[in-house]
Amino acid sequence: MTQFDEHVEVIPETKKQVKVPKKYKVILLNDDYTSMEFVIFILETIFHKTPTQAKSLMLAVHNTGSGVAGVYSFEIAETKVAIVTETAKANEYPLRCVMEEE
Ligand code: TYC
Repeated sequence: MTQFDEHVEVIPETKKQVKVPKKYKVILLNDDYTSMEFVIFILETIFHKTPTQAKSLMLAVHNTGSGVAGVYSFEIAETKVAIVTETAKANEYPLRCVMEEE
């Protein structure tokens, strides 16, 4: 018996105690003004793509309208979206990036 025992919650055995954390897609959206070189730069530096992967993904976004740059936990995805948005703004590009539950 300790001083904490009366505050211990008993969780019914049937209740699931561990949840698989959700994952979030970080999606880049196409626009007519952001340069292709800038999108490649973003994909290499923020999403750790190789130059070949970055060019191919940038072209896929350019041709289809959107593309998944990466899949992360909620906090990491939120941070990537913020960094992309701020870096684009600082460089006067309208590049948009959103997150979506996987
Ligand atoms: N469409 C842009 C252009 O022709 C290039 C571009 C690609 C912009 C991907 C945004 O997420 C993007 N310069």
